[in-house]
Amino acid sequence: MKRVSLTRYLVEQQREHGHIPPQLRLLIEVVARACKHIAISVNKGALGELLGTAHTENVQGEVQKKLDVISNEVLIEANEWGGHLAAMASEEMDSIHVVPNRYPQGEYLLLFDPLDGSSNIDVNVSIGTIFSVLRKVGHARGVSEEDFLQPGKQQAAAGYCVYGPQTTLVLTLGDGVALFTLDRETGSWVLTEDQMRIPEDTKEFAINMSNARHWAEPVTRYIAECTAGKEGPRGKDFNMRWVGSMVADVHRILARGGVFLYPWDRRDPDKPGKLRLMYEANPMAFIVEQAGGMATDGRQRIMDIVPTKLHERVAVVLGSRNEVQRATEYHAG
Ligand code: P6P
Repeated sequence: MKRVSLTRYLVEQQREHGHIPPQLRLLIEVVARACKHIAISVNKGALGELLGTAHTENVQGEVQKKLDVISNEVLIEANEWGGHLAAMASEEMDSIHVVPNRYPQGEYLLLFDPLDGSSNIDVNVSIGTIFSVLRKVGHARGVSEEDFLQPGKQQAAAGYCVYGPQTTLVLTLGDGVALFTLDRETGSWVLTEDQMRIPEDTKEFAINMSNARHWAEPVTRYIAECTAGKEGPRGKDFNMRWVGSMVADVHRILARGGVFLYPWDRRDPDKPGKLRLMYEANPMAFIVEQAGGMATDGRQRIMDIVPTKLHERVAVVLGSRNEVQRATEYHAG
């Protein structure tokens, strides 16, 4: 395969589909460059004195790791001067970060989880960055949190970077899903797959089984049928994987199929789920749908949900279409 860089891919996508204006192309390239910087910091591990906690808490009330804070700063600093963004939102910041007046404001809004799976940092398990791009609708001056509260189907782009055995970037701009692998010798993102597709069926499910006693009945039924295997109603054996980093579990599903569930459970009945809608579930739902998969909250399409709060949480069932369909039907039943 000829080596196609991220820039060439974006230029050729613009030529073919015409929906990547210069500001969006710049945004994607800047985010991809920021992910390279994060990869370098993550890769240093203990050598960079970057492991451990920052002794601060984020808006979720979670203790921040040093690399959570650093990754957030890298993305903010990389994106605020380019003139492509009006504002940014992050899992690590209570409120939105408006582009300072000393820089021009653009038409895009960038949301991200700068380092997802950070409980895995100190034990050398894959972690990643997840990002979502919205357009600032309306032409009123200034930008507010309300501008971010758009359903996931309005996304202009979405992607994630996995800091694992390889450093990979997965990206959708609404015309399929492309995979780039970081060439550490040249420092460039190289296109290694240009149309990722999720198989409609699978024998692999991903869920944190330690929560089983807290699940609602439809989830209990769905998982029990998977674990009943060949002798059970599904008539086939299933395998289970749970990395504890959404980016790693979703990437496996994109690469070979599977179904990922983080459902509502009784531990905190007022919380619809653990994962965040705006910068985890929505970007992953966009990517999964663009790869032929499906993503619901157990009842409705995730990308149809109209957000009411920036950091709201949502239940997530995503991956191989026929399995998500089945699990969602059990909830309807
Ligand atoms: P649990 C990481 O903290 C995260 O937000 C996702 O990346 C991951 O899928 C999930 O939480 C893991 O949650 O409850 O299994 O530790």
